[in-house]
Amino acid sequence: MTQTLAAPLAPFADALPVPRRLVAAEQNGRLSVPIRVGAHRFHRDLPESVIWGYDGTVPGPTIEAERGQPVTVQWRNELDGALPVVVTTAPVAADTSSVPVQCVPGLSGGVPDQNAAALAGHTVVHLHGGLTPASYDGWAENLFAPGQDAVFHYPMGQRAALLWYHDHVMGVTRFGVYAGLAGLWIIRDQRERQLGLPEGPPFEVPLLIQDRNFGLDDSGRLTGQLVHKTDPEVMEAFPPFTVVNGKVWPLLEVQPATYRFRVLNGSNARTYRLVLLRDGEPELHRITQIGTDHGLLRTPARVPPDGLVLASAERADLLVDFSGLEPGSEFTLLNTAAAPFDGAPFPAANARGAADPGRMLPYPHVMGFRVVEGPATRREIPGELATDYRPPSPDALASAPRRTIALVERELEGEPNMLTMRELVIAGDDHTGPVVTVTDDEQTTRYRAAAAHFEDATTFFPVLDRYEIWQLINLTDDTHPIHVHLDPFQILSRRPIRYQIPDHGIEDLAITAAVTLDRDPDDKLGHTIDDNERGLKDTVRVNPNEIAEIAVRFTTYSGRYMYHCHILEHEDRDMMRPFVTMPAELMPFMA
Ligand SMILES: [Cu+2]
Repeated sequence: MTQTLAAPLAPFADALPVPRRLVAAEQNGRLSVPIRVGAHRFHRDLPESVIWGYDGTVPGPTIEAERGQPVTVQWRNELDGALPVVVTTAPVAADTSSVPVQCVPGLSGGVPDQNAAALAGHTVVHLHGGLTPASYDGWAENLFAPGQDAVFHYPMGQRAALLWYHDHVMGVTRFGVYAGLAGLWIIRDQRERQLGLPEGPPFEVPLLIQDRNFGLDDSGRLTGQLVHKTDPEVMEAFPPFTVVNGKVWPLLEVQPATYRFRVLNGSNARTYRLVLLRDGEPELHRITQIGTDHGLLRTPARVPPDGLVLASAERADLLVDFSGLEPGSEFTLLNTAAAPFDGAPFPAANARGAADPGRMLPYPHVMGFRVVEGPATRREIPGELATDYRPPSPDALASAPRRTIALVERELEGEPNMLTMRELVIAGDDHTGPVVTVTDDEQTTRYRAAAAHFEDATTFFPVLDRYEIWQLINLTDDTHPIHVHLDPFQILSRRPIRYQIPDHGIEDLAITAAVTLDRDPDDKLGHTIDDNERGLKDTVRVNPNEIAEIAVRFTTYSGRYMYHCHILEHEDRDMMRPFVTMPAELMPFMA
């Protein structure tokens, strides 16, 4: 199914909006942000949409903070009325002309979900990437209702980075974020200033990329009604319209200069692989990546030859060189990643043919750039960026506790499969129940499941200031972006696996699987760590047929935190678990 769909909205018609800046230092570090119903126009030719937004806007204001200068935010829940999103599951996955229902606007015969329609605005705010005390981290069950406030203290004792704040309500994060509850948060520090990087407008531009769908009226015209639509086969929403800073397929006029783009994928589920095209040909050489989730890399990196992959919640700090270009030169940023994303390659040279409605990529456009008159200013890119971190030493890792997590897909009767996790522990010799075996060369390790659901007892108690190795075993067909709250981590390895799961091998808790560290002959993935992933990350893509290992060290705050898949539809349906960071001195007293 490769027919192309006529875009019902003109691309590159709206100017790229830049969210309002809220500079904490200008308000003595004390901010008050209302969470409100608002009216927002996603495209020049769309009617206004009702949204939920921080400050009533989509995206919320970009909060700018300084390293070492704490910020207190009074989050004021002033939401009023029902969720402004129609949530539905269409009765069939494709319409009569075989177009997947996810690629088209409207409800596709789906009935509005009454439970979602009854959601009335309980919220909780999480600062993603924040080194934040547990009380202010936005635990998914600590909600505040309309009319209530939450005053959160953010110490900002962390390096410069692009963070984001968003809704994190247990079970319904996918609807709150989709309704508009997301905004950027930039931390700045002296190291970045020493490097002379662009700071603020016009040359530093945040790009928050999301996807949205809208309703249709009786005459088939697009309404502004936000629609979260899934289908009987796909439990994630992959809406057709890419939105950057709140506009569908916007255009940015640029001077012939070096721009710094702070890019975040804030979509519920969609992974993007971004390619910059000029006259239909990729010009990825114009892009240099200098930072990732938790800020600067040690050295600048090229984006991978296929394009810059960003799964939900991943960030990239990019310098893009438009210098030396004639006014009128035009570029498009395209997405070549079909959905659901499975890591499969797609050559950048083929990007202009990336449209693939059959795989839920009806419109690859992300945004456009047009060069206008201006002084040509090209910045030299320093060869050394961050100096404050290194890969963990073999010594530090030799004694590191290892934790094992399987990412699994559980088949359910009469509803889409459920993507969940199983925390695994080594099975004792006397264990006779189901096991996961992991065979690496001659050695086989047997694991049993210790926890599956969010509410199961906590099994992870990391000790502060010690490295741990978390090994994530993907036993599903999709890439999962796994996010750990609190401190950042480094990716140690990705290794190919083969595995077998018997019928009914994945039950409510128990799991039976045989995993071998070996490449499947049909496996097309590289299972490599890209240069732009060799930084401090808080979200790691775990691809199909792969074990990814990360080294994480929690440093500062003790308490109860969460880790989860950042595909919000997965997180909401149990792909989320707690962990509790502990000071070493308390461990002898833990029963
Ligand atoms: Cu997932």
